[in-house]
Amino acid sequence: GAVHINSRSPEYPGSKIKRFVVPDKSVSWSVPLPGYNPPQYTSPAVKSQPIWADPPLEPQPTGSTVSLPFNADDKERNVSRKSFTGKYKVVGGLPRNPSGRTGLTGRGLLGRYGPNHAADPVVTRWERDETGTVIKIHGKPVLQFVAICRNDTGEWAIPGGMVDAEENITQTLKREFSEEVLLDVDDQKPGTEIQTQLNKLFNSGVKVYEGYSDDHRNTDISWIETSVFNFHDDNGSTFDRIKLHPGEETSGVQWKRIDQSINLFASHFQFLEKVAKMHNAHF
Ligand code: RP5
Ligand code: MG
Ligand code: MG
Repeated sequence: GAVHINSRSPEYPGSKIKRFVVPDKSVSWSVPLPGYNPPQYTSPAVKSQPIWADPPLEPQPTGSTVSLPFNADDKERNVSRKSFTGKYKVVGGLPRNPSGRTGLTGRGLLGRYGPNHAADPVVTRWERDETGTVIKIHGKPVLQFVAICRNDTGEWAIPGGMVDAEENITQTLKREFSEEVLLDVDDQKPGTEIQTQLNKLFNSGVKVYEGYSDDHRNTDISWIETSVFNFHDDNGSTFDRIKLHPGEETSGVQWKRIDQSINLFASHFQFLEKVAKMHNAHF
């Protein structure tokens, strides 16, 4: 695939730290980059050791016994340290970003060394006109997805989030969607029925992607990987009487048309392109 871009964003988010500039041709670790000396940054939030963050590994004080089971399931902390991209290298005790150099070391805003697992629920329906007829462009039906506006970057995005310790992907997909998108009933239809329909929808997920996420928070030793699932409301009956509202940590929510022109957070554009292809929809 193409080299990561957001993972080399000039200024690290939430800081004034400038990344070491890595040219496209020098992203791969297999290409020597003499003089590569990325700044180190771990955010104060991560340093304060919240439950979602690892204990510090660097700098290694002599006699330190902290070690993490890289490339394996961490039974002690109930998180997976396996990568969807295969076995990643551990150099000098620290994992190496499988997509190459980012121009920054330290964990930045990410809690885990190595992969930080996330999940992205893509909830879709067909776009319809006032009469309920599915809109077509160049003969292909048009899809919409539930998009949220992120507080951190102001960009539109899939309502995804990090997999909590002890959580499986299915739980994360549902929890993140319900935290970031609040639903309320538009008419007399009883809420329990909507809950039933929603549960049914969330049981019908189709895997779209699992792997690296080109996120602006990635560093040389910490990166985000995501599992993307599509939940498709084919006849529109689950959502036709539901209003969407932004959750507490979200500044907007709306049904957005899926096409070439959407500008989205991290790797989300690529994920929606895959979803459109899966449904043989307009893109
Ligand atoms: C992206 O960051 C993933 O695709 C996912 O959407 C998101 C998870 O981070 P938070 O939403 O928890 O900030 O790389
Ligand atoms: Mg969230
Ligand atoms: Mg989120």
